[in-house]
Amino acid sequence: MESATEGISKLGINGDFASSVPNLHKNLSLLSPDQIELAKMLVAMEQSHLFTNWPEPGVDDGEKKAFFDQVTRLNSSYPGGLASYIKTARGLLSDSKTGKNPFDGFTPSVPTGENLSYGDETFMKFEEAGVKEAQNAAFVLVAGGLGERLGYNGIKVALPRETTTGACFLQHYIENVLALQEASNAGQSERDIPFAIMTSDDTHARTMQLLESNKYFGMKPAQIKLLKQEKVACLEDNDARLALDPQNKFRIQTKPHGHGDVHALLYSSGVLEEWQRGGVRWVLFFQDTNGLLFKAIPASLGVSATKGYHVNSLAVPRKAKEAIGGITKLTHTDGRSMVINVEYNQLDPLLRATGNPDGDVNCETGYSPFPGNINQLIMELGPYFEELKKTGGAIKEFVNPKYKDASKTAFKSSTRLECMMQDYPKTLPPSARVGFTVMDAWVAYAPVKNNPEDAAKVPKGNPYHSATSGEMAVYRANSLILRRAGVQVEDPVQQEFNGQEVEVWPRVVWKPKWGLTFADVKKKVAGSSSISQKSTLALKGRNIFIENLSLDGALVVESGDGAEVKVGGSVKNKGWAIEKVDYKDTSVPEEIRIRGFRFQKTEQLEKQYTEPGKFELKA
Ligand code: UGB
Repeated sequence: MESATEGISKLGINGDFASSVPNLHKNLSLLSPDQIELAKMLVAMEQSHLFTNWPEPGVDDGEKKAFFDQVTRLNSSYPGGLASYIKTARGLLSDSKTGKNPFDGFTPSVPTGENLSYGDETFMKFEEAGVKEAQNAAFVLVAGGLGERLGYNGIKVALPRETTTGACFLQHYIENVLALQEASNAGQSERDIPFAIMTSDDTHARTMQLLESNKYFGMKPAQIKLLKQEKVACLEDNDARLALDPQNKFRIQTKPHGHGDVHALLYSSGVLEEWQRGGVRWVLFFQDTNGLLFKAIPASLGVSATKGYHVNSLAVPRKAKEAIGGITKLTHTDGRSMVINVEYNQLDPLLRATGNPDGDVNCETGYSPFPGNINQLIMELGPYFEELKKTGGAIKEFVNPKYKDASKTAFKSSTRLECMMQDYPKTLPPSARVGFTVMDAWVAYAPVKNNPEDAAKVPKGNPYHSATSGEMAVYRANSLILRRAGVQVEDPVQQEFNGQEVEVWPRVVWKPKWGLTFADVKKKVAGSSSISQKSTLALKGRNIFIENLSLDGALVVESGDGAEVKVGGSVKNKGWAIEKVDYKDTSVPEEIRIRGFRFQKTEQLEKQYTEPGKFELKA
């Protein structure tokens, strides 16, 4: 076996190296040849400071090896490796220091997209097309974020989407995918819709545990793939010197790289290739806490399929300064143009720099003229995969250092490169078919992102994006959909919870398989039915038909797939009252108190039909 010293000399390590990084050089015999290559790369990339405090061989050797294990991971999880990361960082840090505008040469304008109105004929046509197409779809949930703005201690996908049934976001998403799978495959042999979840060290174990302890919410375990994103190295100065962890001189400090990692992960894990071989045509990306999204999925997939979009972003009307990006047409002085998300913190400066002195403001409609990006992207797999073969999934990155002072020479704390999944189209050729679909926010977008304190401070008229508004939006959407289907649903009342004034509609919830599309809802509602404002209606089964029902109280109906239940008559009881809870009251579980309310379940009519057959519930 060759000695470490022989190995080192073969690797071309010379006297200069020894004198420039003596502490590393002394320890080289601890490292494998691959690690020595990485050490050489770090030195060549001017990262010798990482070894300044390395002790003599024999001291902390385990930590030194662990350092290189980390470097190996950081190197392999970044397209092009660490050298490429450092090189890109230098360029971006230099641009940031000189104040270079990332949109230099581009003029923003308002793009045109497909505007859909929930429930009309066009919408229903797109929904039908989308459901057909869903058997060729795969879903990707990005759930690696910690949700610092929300400040919740658990993972966000474990939060109840609404507390009438208590079903969490992940359960709701999985049940929707399963409902789509079944509807799409109707009458044919069933093709499983693949479902990937991007996690991170912050969320991986808890996501796995949530799935395992709930039997994957009914999905086949093999249908779900968890892809864990790695964090990226922090940078301590404008020369992109990597920052050591303040707690451990044998570790590089790391921070999240952003949701843009999802593209590289899908590519490098082989998942995309597997999906392509399996006949997948559409890849749908979505975020962790949007309880309305799946109401918009069938129609937007229908738009993609009908219009042949390579990339289709779902958007909603955006209030100026709302923390969602603006979909913008950018036209360059050289004639190029693209339709792309301009992130919420960049839209205002871009507008001001291009002849719009008021920046990000509402127009006469009361909304920003730029549709709001909700990061629901639909890609056509073929062109997407071809593009990733070229880029390895690398997405245009950005850096956002917080400088100590105007000289921009030092940072307040270390920074890192970041990337966003919606920036994927930035590298596409002009021939790519990039479009977007706008839907009303009441049906498509109600994320849970802000903690109660911050939510209470959002400018009046702007959405709260809190646990309170996220849940109330579910009831409003379902009530409005029932209204459109012909049910008389009483008007909401205004109430304040955790300092946020919201509309309180009847608490109407249903399982995805009850009403996946508007056509499904219409099929299940007949005659003349009414629901009072104080009511709760939970429909937990596929074939529950509402006919001439008058509801003033709480009604919960559960049925097995083989049961057909007709629900009618007059249901009147004390129901479930809403009780206020203060978000500071730690005697109440966190997932409840962040909403500012809970239900007092005084009286309800609750029926279960587990056996197959036809039943009638007539109160
Ligand atoms: N996420 C990851 O999976 N990994 C990460 O490293 C970071 C996040 P945020 P953000 O629709 O409301 C986005 O933090 O980034 C996941 C869009 O950029 O909730 O501030 C995370 O788990 C913006 O244009 O949002 O803003 C979550 O599921 C607009 O669309 C998702 O990424 C805005 O979302 C989003 O992370 C919005």
